[in-house]
Amino acid sequence: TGAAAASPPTPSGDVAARATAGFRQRYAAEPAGRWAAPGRVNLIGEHTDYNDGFVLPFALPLRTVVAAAGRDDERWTVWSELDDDPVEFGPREADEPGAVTGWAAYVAGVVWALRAAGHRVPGARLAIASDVPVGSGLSSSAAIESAALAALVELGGLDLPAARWPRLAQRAENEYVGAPTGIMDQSAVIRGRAGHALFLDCRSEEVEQIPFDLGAAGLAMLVIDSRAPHRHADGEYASRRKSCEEAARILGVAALRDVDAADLDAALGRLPDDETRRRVRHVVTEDQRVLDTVDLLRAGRIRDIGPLLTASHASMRDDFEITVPEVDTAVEAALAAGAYGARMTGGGFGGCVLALVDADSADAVAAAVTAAYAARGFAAPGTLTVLPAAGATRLD
Ligand code: GAF
Repeated sequence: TGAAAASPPTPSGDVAARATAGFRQRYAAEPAGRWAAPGRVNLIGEHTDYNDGFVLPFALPLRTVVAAAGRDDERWTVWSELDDDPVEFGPREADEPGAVTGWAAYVAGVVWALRAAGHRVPGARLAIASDVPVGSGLSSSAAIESAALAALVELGGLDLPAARWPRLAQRAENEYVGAPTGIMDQSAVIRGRAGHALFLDCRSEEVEQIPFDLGAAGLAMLVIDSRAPHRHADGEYASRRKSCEEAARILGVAALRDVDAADLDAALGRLPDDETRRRVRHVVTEDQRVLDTVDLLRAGRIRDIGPLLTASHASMRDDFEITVPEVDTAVEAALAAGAYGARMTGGGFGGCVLALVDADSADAVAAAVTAAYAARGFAAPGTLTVLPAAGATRLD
């Protein structure tokens, strides 16, 4: 169905061609290859990953492409179309978390994580182009990490099976960049498969590919970029994580994943304050909603997941308190316009909303959300429809 343009505006031209052109222009040479990694949305299971729980994300058709070639010395030069000048670093900066900043930190972080795991990382030149919008909560950072990781692993002939890439890319983000995120984004971006949602147990890292054929069911997934400015998102994320870890400690479990939904009331009764109780209720009920969603999808009942998506949103809004007026408005307007379900996706405090809609009503739902935004004086949202796409891969 007709989707309005992705947002924010991306440079024109095919993303892989832009990476190649950037490589040739910056380095006056041909790349040895091109590696792509997508952005992601999470269908359901929010703030459950760092609680050792369940998530159900899928990879997007929007991709980041890294054109790369090895070099003889142990240095890394990275150019991105977001900047004029390349960033160059060597082992000293790579071994000192935080020494490289900005978008290049995601590449330096991957070099760091590989070296920390004992791999001999080849020096390389990289050129990055991306259709994954930055700052919209679609994991543009995990896309850069994963595409750069794929490139470096192959250029160096490293012995590192793809199943181990997500944890490594997560370490880059946690320890080099300094963001205390879970394993979901990198897993979706690396292990996603076209036409499927990725059911991931974040404790065991076991995955099951769940068929998610929206087109065959006459459905579409509308992604609405709330365009809400991220307000204190980093500090709020860290504080939610801390509350969860503290609650697990009080309850005497390794992680909130170990609280059975059937025993939730008893667990809540042992917690000291209302805020902690609401945080725990979100995580425990959200894990259960992921399991229920997976059951419905296995039974081919895609439409029926709508109420679970909407319940997830209510839980994020009322219990976990990570939504903002723009995303609540988008969810309400989408539901009022006939969506089967709608929810914010990602870490919160802005980002994108998903709405499950009939394919032939996607444009009308998008228009209804846009009108609701205008009525509230919000900047116009971005809207596009997406299908689950493939994870990180070599292009050529
Ligand atoms: C962000 C984090 F990066 C993920 O690890 C996850 O915690 C998500 O927020 C919330 O579900 O995307």
